[in-house]
Amino acid sequence: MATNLTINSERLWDTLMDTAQYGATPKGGVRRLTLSDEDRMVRDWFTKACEAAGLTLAIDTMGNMFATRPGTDPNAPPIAVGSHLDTQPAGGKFDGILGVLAGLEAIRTLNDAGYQTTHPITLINWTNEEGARYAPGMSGSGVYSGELTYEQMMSSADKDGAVFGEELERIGYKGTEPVGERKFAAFVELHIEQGPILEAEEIQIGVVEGGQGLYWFDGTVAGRDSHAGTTPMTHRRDAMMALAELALAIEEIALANAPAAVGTMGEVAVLPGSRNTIPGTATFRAELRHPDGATLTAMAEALDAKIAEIAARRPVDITLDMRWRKDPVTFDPRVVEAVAAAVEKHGLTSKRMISGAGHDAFYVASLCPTGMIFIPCWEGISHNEEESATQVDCAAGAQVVLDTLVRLDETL
Ligand code: HGY
Ligand code: MN
Ligand code: MN
Repeated sequence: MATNLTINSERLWDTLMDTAQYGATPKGGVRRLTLSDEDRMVRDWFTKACEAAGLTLAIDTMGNMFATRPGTDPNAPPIAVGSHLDTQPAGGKFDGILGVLAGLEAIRTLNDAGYQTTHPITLINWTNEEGARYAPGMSGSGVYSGELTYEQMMSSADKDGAVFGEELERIGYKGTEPVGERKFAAFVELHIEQGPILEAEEIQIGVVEGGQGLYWFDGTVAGRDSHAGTTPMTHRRDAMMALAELALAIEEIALANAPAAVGTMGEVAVLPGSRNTIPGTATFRAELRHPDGATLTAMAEALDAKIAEIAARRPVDITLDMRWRKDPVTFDPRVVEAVAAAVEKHGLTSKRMISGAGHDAFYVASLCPTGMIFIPCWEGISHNEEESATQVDCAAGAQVVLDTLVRLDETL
């Protein structure tokens, strides 16, 4: 790689700390749910930053934001870089936004140096990666890739009944560009690992070769409300106790497919919600993940069998709706090797790995050569207000992003 372009570590860190104000929580985390006012505020910040960097901004009908720096060849498909600006309900300062701000920092460095790439460079903010408010996750990139349906997303409602399409309009980020129309030569996404491997092994960069598959499902347990004091144990239709068995079954299925499998039940609601009323209704949202597609299917089938067994033994009805399935992905060797070359150029320690977390790159990978770069995060914690990463690691990740973009510009 012919360049000695060096990103500005301080400037990158300042943008990370500055944008953490949008949705800042008392515990030092960030709550910036997709299509919320906080999401609007960070999108407004992002719009101004892109304009200040001389980028041309376009927004598609899913609210995905594309900010493009021209290349010397206007006909060359852009090389894309980015991630997401939304967060979990109790999220951190780095999940998603690091990938967007590292791309901005790379572009700012190219601007400072007056360095002209052949391909245009497009910086992206993908809508609703987290899926916490509107399932499924990764829906901006998922609709863009054609795997998720636009109409289904637009009409989906959150727990308060707020409809996705109306919220997108309300915050002023429903664009006019037909989603999926824009094509790219490649896509690169920097992200914190959100797991413990890099930090535990004291490795600076994860060269990500792919990602595991995931399976989201929603369910309801229907029993009968009745008096907690007078109803004999043999006459109860206790939805909560059936749900408790089901939650443990998810854990058992993951442990039975150790070490790679994972599973949890992240959301539950029990009605009518009174200590002295046996709950007649329980609703839940849960997930299973595995790097192998066939094993993920077998885990889902094991869950179905367990549900049938619980419902046969307990006087409750259990329904399960599969909300989302994303199969495991493998990233393009051309991008993976460009990342590896950038790591080598800077003498950074690295490890090849697959991603346990889902990312927008998983969907984009079906459309163009795609790859990811990881940096460590403190104790591997993420989706937690204590999520943190160091300035040095963020800068190393952004430097690898920049050199990967330059290398792809030279080689694609
Ligand atoms: O859930 C995920 O894997 C992603 O971090 N939103
Ligand atoms: Mn993320
Ligand atoms: Mn996340």
